[in-house]
Amino acid sequence: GGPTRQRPASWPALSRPRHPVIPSSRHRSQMEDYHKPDQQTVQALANIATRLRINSIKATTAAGSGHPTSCSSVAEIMSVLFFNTMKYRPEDPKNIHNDRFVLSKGHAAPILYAVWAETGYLKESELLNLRKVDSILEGHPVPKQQFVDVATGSLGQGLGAACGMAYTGKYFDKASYRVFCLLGDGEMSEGSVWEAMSFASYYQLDNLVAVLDINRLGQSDPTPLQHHTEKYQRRCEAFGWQAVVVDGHSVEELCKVLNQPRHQPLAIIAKTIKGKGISVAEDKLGWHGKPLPREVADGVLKELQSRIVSCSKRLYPAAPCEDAPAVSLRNVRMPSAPSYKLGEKVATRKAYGMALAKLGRYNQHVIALDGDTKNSTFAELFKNEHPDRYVECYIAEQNMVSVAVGCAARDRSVVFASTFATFFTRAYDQLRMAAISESNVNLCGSHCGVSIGEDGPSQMGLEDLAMFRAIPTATVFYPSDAVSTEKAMELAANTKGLCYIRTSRPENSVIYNSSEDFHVGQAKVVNKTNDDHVTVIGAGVTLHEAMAAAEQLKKERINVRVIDPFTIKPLDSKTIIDNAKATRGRIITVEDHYYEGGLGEAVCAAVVNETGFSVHRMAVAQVPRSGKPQELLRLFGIDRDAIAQAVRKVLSTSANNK
Ligand SMILES: Cc1ncc(C[n+]2csc(CCOP(=O)(O)OP(=O)(O)O)c2C)c(N)n1
Ligand SMILES: *[C@@H]1O[C@H](CO)[C@@H](O)[C@H](O)[C@H]1NC(C)=O
Ligand SMILES: *[C@@H]1O[C@H](CO)[C@@H](O)[C@H](O)[C@H]1NC(C)=O
Ligand SMILES: *[C@@H]1O[C@H](CO)[C@@H](O)[C@H](O)[C@H]1NC(C)=O
Ligand SMILES: *[C@@H]1O[C@H](CO)[C@@H](O)[C@H](O)[C@H]1NC(C)=O
Repeated sequence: GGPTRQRPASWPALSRPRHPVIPSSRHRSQMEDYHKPDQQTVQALANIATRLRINSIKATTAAGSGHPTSCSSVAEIMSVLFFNTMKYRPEDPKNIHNDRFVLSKGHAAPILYAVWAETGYLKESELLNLRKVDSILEGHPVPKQQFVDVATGSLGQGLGAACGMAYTGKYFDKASYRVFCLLGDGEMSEGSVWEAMSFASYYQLDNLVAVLDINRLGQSDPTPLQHHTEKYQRRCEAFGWQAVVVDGHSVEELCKVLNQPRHQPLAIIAKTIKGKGISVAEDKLGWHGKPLPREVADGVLKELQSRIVSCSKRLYPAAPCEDAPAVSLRNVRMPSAPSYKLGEKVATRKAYGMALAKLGRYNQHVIALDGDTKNSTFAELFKNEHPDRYVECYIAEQNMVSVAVGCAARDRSVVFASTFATFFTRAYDQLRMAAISESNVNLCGSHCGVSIGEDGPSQMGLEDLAMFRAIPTATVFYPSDAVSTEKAMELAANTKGLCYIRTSRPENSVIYNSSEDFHVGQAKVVNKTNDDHVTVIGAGVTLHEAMAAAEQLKKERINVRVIDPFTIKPLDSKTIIDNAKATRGRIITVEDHYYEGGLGEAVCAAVVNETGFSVHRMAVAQVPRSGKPQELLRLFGIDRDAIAQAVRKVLSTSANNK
């Protein structure tokens, strides 16, 4: 859907003071008068709200599904935001200078579409294609719609993304655009909302406005706080926000509060009625997610239509201030080859931090986030060099992922966010939504597997490969030495979609020379003779264990081919199959991860059509425990001795079978 109507150059801008005046008790009433919209404007905004209701009802009734009552409660809020408050170019929703809008309560999508029809960007008739398989107007906002930056619909995530955009606007772009986020009261029960509230006030995001639609009802029950707006106000204030309660159906009150100057993030606690304007459904349980049956809709539409008062004034959004810098994220390159020496002992987690700092040295738009683990993930090496481009997200991993997605929106930054691999599990919903958002964020999970040692199972990432492999847009890097880690970083910065880099705690030898070339989906054959008996595939610490096993077995005249996959997704099937054919289809996989969804399963899937192949998988089978790294590799059967034993067993079994 491209623009269907151009904004004529002669359209008038809304008259509004350009420089808000700091209120003082003496000048306050004068200032309020100054901001007060005239009666014509108020009427025009009310008419728009009514038309938004009408179009939300028409679209959901046509679709036979959707959430008309969730749209109705926010009609005045949307009208005022888009036709009185926000500054943007309606014919160019992705314009870098535009104010941003995030519909956190994504199920109210039909009213967002109705707004864009009201601006002229969408054809009104297109609204009736809501939720159809060939329309861009999906059930919830998705970025194929030019006016959507982040997908929403899994509740509780919009404010975190809005924080990322506001942080970017204030600290990186240093621009005037502001960020508005509309939330439902039901979703205020999500902890991730409060993680975002803390973040916004800590970083003084005075360019961020959250509008809370307090319509008293959720899906199956009233919300816990119902219409107790004063409780929301106290909670927001406790989290460091300025909080103002308004009548969410009063255009005047909304205009007034949205025009106030701000020094803090602002929460507008809008008391509303769910289903407002739909008399059968107003403030009633049992109507959530239900379109109006046609007969009901006809009556309601007639009634709403009659409320539109003829008014000559047409409203157009004000143009944005054009002060956001142009940014190019193309071709983010390392300035030089890695400078490690073969055999040098370096943990891949440390190589991550070194590579990140290096990438940032030559690329202004590389930024890093971490959740209070920066001296474990080594993101602190980046912070030390580029403090202005490091965002400490504290211990709030869900919010960190949402902030990362917000920072990456509209291609403003190349984002790397790190924490222990295992702590990304609690942000999996955010990661899944990042894929739906078509986000290009890069995530680094350190401390994978039992090889972290003494800290024990609560700190061990043993599910992360399964988790990230299941994300359709993801590329999964699992580098095994410092050189390949640095190469992975450069590739990740230039790879679309979500990138995950799995790093390890132990120090392992550098095995690649600096001029070695790496590509996504290209494995390396690390050990090879003309007469190999078994192919062993390992990654990270288990690659080094596999190489050590190969060394042991050489003394027994058993030759092992060792493969480093480099990326687990996409997996280099061709290299694996070609090399395994040279070892009569005998493959052993070994990984510091649980069996399910890891390297072994990826290899099995890659060779599923090959005849005469056998894959023996070695992985962690139980919940592990504390101990020394090498002790744990042994205890959980993924160390060099276990690999050597597995090779001998595979060879003796296949010999017996002849
Ligand atoms: C994380 C999550 N849990 C549950 C749902 C299902 N769901 C969709 S809308 C809704 C109720 C939302 O209530 P509220 O935030 O008050 O919005 P309203 O519809 O009242 O405007 C629920 C439970 C969801 N979309 N996301
Ligand atoms: C991280 O830094 C803190 C504060 O300097 C220190 O106490 C802690 O030991 C460090 N942790 C690691 C893993 O180095
Ligand atoms: C490093 O690797 C490249 C490419 O594989 C090779 O051409 C070169 O000889 C190697 N150099 C050293 C010092 O091993
Ligand atoms: C496997 O390759 C590594 C790195 O090139 C080498 O150091 C080692 O000797 C090789 N092992 C065997 C058994 O050939
Ligand atoms: C296996 O063969 C089927 C049928 O030809 C094909 O569709 C599929 O892509 C193949 N899978 C792999 C992993 O090669």
